[in-house]
Amino acid sequence: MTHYQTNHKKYTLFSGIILLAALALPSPSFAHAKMVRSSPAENAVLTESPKQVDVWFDDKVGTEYKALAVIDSKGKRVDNKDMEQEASDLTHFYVTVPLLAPDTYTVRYRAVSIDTHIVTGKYQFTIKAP
Ligand SMILES: [Cu+2]
Repeated sequence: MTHYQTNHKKYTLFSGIILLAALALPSPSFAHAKMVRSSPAENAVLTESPKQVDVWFDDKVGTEYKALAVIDSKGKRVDNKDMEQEASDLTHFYVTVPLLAPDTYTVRYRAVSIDTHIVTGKYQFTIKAP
């Protein structure tokens, strides 16, 4: 009986070490996506309205729970609510906009990473009268 308990304790300690090792390992194949590029670019100053707003992530993102919105300086949503994810490039979201007046606009996005984490963020661009 004493012998059994000793073995059991050793087994428990070994399991604990394996668990700690697993938790400490990075998981490079399930990276957390982030936005890496946009059009208009972050903090861009334009003299005419873009026709659409595009964002790209550094990894493909899920096709569910995605969102992309353009909001003016008064907090009003101004995009055409027709956001799409490019079927042949799942890193790419885009939404069309009507002719936008000079103002500073905020682009907000939401996506689901391959690692199942939700990625949200925002950036701004400005349209100035030419
Ligand atoms: Cu993540």
